Amino acid sequence: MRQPKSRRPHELDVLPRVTPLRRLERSRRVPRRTFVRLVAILGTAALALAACTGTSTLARSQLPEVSPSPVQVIDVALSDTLRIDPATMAVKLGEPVRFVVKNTATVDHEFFLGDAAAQDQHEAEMVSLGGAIPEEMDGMSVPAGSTKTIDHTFWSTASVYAGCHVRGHYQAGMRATITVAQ
Ligand SMILES: [Cu+2]
Repeated sequence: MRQPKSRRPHELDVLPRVTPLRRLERSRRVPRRTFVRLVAILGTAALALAACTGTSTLARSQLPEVSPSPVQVIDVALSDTLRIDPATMAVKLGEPVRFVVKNTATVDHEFFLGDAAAQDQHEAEMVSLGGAIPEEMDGMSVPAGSTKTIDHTFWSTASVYAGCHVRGHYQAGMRATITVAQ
């Protein structure tokens, strides 16, 4: 029974400066630093994520929580002659509009709302990538012979267009102008 004796405190004092225990602490130090660094990195990432979420929440908070019932209903026809009828539509700022879009044609069409830049971007991407839709656009595809409805509220008085980006249709003039009045 001599083993317990060697564990007495006064005997620990005469051990070399770097005891096995201290060595253990040192070896632990590196991973701990790495861990702290990881936490810092993750923390930064979380902050960045929170910032992103915050931005989108801010943007969303400007829109109504629930889609309100439309104040105005506009009947739209998409034709075989690659036209959106009516070619001009007038809406009011901040008032929900319901577009009832009927595709009277024998080919599929689209009904996409967005400013000129968004229309151009969607047109380019429809051609090159096959269908990416800019975030600021709202719209839908309308298969031949079908009628689809979309509710939209315009929050800017800037010029907006409705466009169809089935290959060649927009260039052929398949667009309508929407004026937003206050
Ligand atoms: Cu079309």
